[in-house]
Amino acid sequence: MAKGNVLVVGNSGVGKSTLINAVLGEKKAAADFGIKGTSSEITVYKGEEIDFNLIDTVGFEPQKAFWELEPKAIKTVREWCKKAALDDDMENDINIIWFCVDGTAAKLFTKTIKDLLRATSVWKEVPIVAVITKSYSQPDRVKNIKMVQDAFAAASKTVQPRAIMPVIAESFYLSDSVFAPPEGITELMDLTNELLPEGKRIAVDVVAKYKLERRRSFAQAAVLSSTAAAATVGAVPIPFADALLLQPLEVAEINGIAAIYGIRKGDQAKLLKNTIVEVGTISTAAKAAISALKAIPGIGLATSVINAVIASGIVAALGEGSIYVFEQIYLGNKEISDVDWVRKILESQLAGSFVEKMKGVLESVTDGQDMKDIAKQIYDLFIQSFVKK
Ligand SMILES: Nc1nc2c(ncn2[C@@H]2O[C@H](COP(=O)(O)OP(=O)(O)OP(=O)(O)O)[C@@H](O)[C@H]2O)c(=O)[nH]1
Ligand SMILES: [Mg+2]
Repeated sequence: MAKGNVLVVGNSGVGKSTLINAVLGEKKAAADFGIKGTSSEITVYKGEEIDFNLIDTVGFEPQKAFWELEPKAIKTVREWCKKAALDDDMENDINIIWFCVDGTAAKLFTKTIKDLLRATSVWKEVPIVAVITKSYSQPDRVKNIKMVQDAFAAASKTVQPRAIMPVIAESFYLSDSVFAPPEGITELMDLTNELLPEGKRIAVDVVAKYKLERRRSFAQAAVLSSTAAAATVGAVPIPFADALLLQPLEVAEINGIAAIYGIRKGDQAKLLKNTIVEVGTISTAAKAAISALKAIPGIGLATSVINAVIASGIVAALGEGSIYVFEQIYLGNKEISDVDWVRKILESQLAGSFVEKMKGVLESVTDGQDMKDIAKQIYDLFIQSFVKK
């Protein structure tokens, strides 16, 4: 069966390769900061979980010199498109164009849209989805959408985007505990699948499985960074008596995971999230776990290291438990109002094998070891046990 092909275009650095990695779930396409474009050729990436191809292109860069009639990248994309269109093989037909616009930029020039339309002019009939990348700021979203609409309206009388989708492909961190989690990726996939010609569309159950997989992997990435951040917060020389120190971190972690599973607003969601933070900070379960770990005899580590390990462990365990909880709600197996169930799950998380697992970590780490490594070790311990469930 022929696969759907999505051509991903846009200025250099808008985040095309990062978006492709987020959609395919692997670090396939190189993405980086820099003073020149990262992707220097056109590459077709095949989806493994979902049967379709994403075509990463060379980012458009400004003309290098006035005698260049057309920037090299635009020419490269245009020529590749022409060749693909002439190919008899249906496999090379482009079905959808994702036109990426940087959501952190306050200007979108008409010329940028004209360049895009010129580069892809052989695919006139192909639906365009304008993807606003790095769309970290909720308040700017409305402005960005209008900016894209206006730019298209000014650039062309005939070709307009079918949809404008704001996305965050990778968590964006303002600080250890303030971050915008990935967003809009699975929605972009849903829309893309709808726009594919019937014969190339991916089956509903495959898409559902894919979406769950993606959400879980985004949530796990959030748990890993929160676990690492907890090591820093926890590494205080004074004995840390309770887990209150971790509260801002846990709030950020839980809000992030909830958002990834599309559970965001409303009083019920708030109550649920508060319950989780409560279990992780002031609950008897958390306090008992901390005292048990501190009382383990024969651990010759510095207090700051012990504290860091315990802090990471609590944040990892809570993260693991939260992924399970939010996933059950996302799948419709549990109600968002079922706070008692959530409390029980998380308390047993901290009461059960938690102390045993953490004892193992405390026995294996050394004082000089890199905190990031320790956090990764702890994260693996918890996340892997979750995946096996
Ligand atoms: N945190 C975060 N960073 C992003 C996101 N999207 C892009 N970036 C960053 O922006 C930079 C450029 O991203 P790339 O994916 O390389 O951009 P590109 O459009 O492929 O660039 P060229 O290959 O030069 O055309 C990288 O440092 C990315 O990590 C995002 O959603 N979140
Ligand atoms: Mg790139």
